[in-house]
Formats: sequence, C-alpha cells, structure tokens
Amino acid sequence: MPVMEATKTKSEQLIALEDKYGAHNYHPLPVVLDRGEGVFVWDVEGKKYYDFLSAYSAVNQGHCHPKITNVFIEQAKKLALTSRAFYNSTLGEYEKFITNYFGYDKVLPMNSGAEAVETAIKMARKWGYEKKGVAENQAKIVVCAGNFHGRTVNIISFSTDNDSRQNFGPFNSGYITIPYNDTNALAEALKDETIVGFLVEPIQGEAGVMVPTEGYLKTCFELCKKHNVLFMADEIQTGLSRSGRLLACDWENVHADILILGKALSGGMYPVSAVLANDEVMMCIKPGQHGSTYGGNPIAAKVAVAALEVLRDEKLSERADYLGTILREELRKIKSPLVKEVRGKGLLNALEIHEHPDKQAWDLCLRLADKGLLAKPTHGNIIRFAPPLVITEEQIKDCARIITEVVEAF
Ligand code: IF1
Repeated sequence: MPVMEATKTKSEQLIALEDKYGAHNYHPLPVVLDRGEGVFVWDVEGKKYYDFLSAYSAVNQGHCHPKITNVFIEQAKKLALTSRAFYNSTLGEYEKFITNYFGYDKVLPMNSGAEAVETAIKMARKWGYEKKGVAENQAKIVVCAGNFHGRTVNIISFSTDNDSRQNFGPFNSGYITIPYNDTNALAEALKDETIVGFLVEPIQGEAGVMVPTEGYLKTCFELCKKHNVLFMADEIQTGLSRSGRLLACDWENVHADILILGKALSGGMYPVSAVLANDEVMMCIKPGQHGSTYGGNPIAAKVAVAALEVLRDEKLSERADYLGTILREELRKIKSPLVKEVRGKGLLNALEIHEHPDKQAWDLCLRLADKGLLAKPTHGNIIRFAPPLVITEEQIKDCARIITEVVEAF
C-alpha cells in the first residue's frame, strides 16, 4: 500500500474510491455506513448514529427489520425471478394482500419510484383516450411547481428544478404546471377538457417538506371528480405510515384514483414499487402494453407483504403521529435566531434555517453527524428529519436534545 493510503482512515479510503470510480451524481455527507439495525447505523470506524433520513423514507420499518430480512433471505433461496412470462407462486397472494390493504381492485407492480410514476402517467393517458374520449395525443396531466416524482426524462420534463432539467432536453409535452397548494389554479386548469389526471404529492418532500393547507387534497379531489379527471397521488415518500397515517391522503379521507407507492413498500430491502387503481382505469392496459422484467418478482412480492404487515403489526402510523408531535414540540423550543420554521406531519419533518452567508444547513448536518445524528440538507437551508418509525419516545427525545444542542451552539 502506498504511504499516503496507509495514513488515510478507512472512511477516507472508501470515499476516495467512490470519488474516483463512481459518477459524481451525488454529494453525500462524508460518512461511510457499514451496518444498520432499527433506528441506528454504524460507520466503518464503528461510530453509531441515529438515522434521521431513513433512506428518504424507504426504511420506515427500521434498518434490516428481522421479519422483512428473513422473508427476503428465504425467498432468495427458493426462487428470485421468473419474469412475467410465467406465473409465480407468490405474486397472486401479494396482489390480493395489497389491494385489500389499500382498497383497490388491482395493482400493477414495478420496481423504482420513477417507474411507478411513469406507469401511473401511462395509465391515466390510456384511460383518458379509451374512457374519457380525449382525442389522440391530446391528453394532458396537471402537475405542481416544486414537484419531485423521479429522474426519468419524461418525469423531469415537468420538473421545475433547474438542476434536474438543465441540458437533459428535449423534453416531453403534455403537462400543465400550476402552483402547489392552490386550489383556484387547479379549478382554472381543469377547464381544459383534454386533462386526464392531476398528479400530486400530498406533502412535497424534495421541495422541503411543504405541508399544504388543511382541506387542500379534499378540494383537489372534488375538483377532479367534477371534471372527470383522475386524482393521482404520489405517496412514494409520504405514504406507508410516514406522515402519521397509512397514507398522507388519509388525513383528508381522500381515496386517490391512482395510488403510487414505492420506497418503504420493501422497508428498504429491495426496489419495490406499485400502482393501485380500480378496474375502470387498470383494465385499459392490455398484455404487451406495459411491464418490467423485475416487476412483481417473487422476492419483491414476499418482501412487500412483510413490509406492509410490519406497518400494521407495529402500529407505525400511530407511532409516527404521536412521536412526530413530540419531535416538533421539542424542536420549536430551540432558542436560536437561526431557526426560521419547524414543520411537518408525523415523522416527515423539516427544520428551515434563515439564509446566512456562512451558517449553512450543510455545516449544521456535519455537526449533527459529529454528535451521532445523520440528516441531509436540501435547498441549502432546509434539513429533513425523518427517522425510522420504529424509534422510541426516549430515543426521539434524545435526538431532539442533540439537535437542540447543536443548533443552539451553531
Ligand atoms: C434520490 C428527494 C426525497 C419521491 C417521490 C418519486 C420518487 C421520489 C415523491 C422517485 C424519490 C428521492 C430519490 C432520492 C432523493 C429523494 C428525495 F430529495 F429528491 F426529494 F426522498 F425527498 N416520488 N425521492 O420522493 O423514486 O425512482 O428514486 O425510487 O437520491 O434521488 P425513485
């Protein structure tokens, strides 16, 4: 080993390796994780951290949940992938389970979140042409400014974030952007009869945990019904108990026409996403018109059932609701001129700090990491706080103490 290499820590060596051989499409905090259990992760030097990101809400059930891990291992030993050219012994059970769980006729299984959003868009368009009677190639979907729905070329076609879009064009048409949390804008947009769907995040995650005004979702849903437009909820981040309800739409008793799930649908074990809808929409898709090699594979099917059972058995919605209230209460007591706002729902929260030339969220996150709590800044001045939902009351209070001490000393 060259002399220089030997003086580097394990973490530094591994960071250098990623830096040299991996694409630079991320800018991670300088922490190299090696192991996880429940709310904790350990780095390669053995330092223990509270995980306050939960892999962007994929690990709601906690790292390496024993039930999900066991199901994963057992199925991996038995049958991993068949493709959809054949039936398999796990998919039907999963489909029955998840449709009952969320109250839909049918599910279409995919893998990543972006794929599920693409699927939902295709479904809405197909329904628009075949059921609503929109003229060929005229279908439009209304989306919200500040959205984050994934990274495919089609999805970034309607992103309003410059980094996500710049120099990735040409883009797709067929989208109308309105401001988020603005029902008047939606009412106005829906006057166009070629609109087939309204795609919305019940709480905007990437935008900085933007919680809309109470009643927003309900009003949007009713407007959609009035204009024969599909209400499409991207619950990839907000769903699966994160917001303190099974779905964030449940806060307003809204049952989306198209429900999009991902992330925690596997508890972080495997890429599993799904789109749920009733027959009127789902049956517009016929054999050969959509799919994916891995979608609905045996491991995914088993893992998703286990992940959903954990949410229910461990009452994680109730837990997120209760502990989220405590966390926000504690964070609102922080005495620092730096704090602009604490907001969120359940355990999807954000601390926004005032813009400051040399006190940035990034540096705050470095100090938090130093004290054993991992969180990631977004948009320069917002820090997301989203621990696994299996966290205990004692632990959340301990975390609030760490955050308070770091922010007040900053
Ligand atoms: C990354 C953010 C979170 C999502 C919603 C679809 C997808 C996502 C509402 C796509 C993905 C991610 C991906 C992650 C960062 C992240 C994120 F900061 F970008 F906004 F969670 F807050 N719909 N969200 O939040 O799902 O294809 O990634 O499985 O590294 O880009 P995917």
